[in-house]
Amino acid sequence: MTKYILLLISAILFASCNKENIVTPTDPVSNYSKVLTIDSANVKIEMYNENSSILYVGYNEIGFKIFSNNVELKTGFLKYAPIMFHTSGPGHSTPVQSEFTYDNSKGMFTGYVCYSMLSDSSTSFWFADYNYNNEFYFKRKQFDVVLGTGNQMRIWFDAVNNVLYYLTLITPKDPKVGLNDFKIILHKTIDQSSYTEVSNAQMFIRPWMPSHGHGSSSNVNPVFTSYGKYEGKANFTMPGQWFVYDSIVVNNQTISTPFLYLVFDAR
Ligand SMILES: [Cu+2]
Repeated sequence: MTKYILLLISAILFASCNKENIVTPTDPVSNYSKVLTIDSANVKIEMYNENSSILYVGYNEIGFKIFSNNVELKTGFLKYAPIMFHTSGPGHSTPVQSEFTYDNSKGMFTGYVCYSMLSDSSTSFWFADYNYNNEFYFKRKQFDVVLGTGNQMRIWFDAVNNVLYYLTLITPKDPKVGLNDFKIILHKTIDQSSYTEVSNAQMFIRPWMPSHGHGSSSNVNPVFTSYGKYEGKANFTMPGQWFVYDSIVVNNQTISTPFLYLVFDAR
């Protein structure tokens, strides 16, 4: 009897522990969810997003599975080219990894995309072109992007160099009181159709709590890792709203404005 009760208690504990991160049992890749499927003739592409079955404005860690005649393909590359059309004006693209390659540990072609805008049903529409290995092409397939909580993107114009910069937050999307991993990705574009990862920037962050008029110590300036990404640490020493100012220097020139900051609600 005691044995049975212990078993029951452990079962309940186990169930409640798992409640927070529900994993869809049919999902082949643990923390990725299927967003959409495109198929025609014998070719099929499935798109996945990390921790979500929808795509958000801002940073998305995505993946693709590719099938030909129901055989999964794992070699070569996938190029994903999103383009947004508005009812007026020319179309524009958005920062995206230039090539997705197969990641054995995730069982997908993986990479990132940063959507700069949300779609709606009347004025703004997202489409994407897909190119697998220059062998299969899908053109102008429509999809949706919605606003998510915690995602942030800043876009500003550098008049000196005639360049648009895009700074996108990767983490924290759910900031905690204390030291947070602070990851961002930086792009530039001159035509809003192709975007380049900026990999030679120096960044100097300064967290600031506007309601109390103080900052924090023990922060770590983000340094370049790969694919235009920078990693550091931001210390939110109290609960509440924090700004993180980011001063960005490229080739000895400050490219950010004094008002460039991201907003966090630390809990
Ligand atoms: Cu747009």
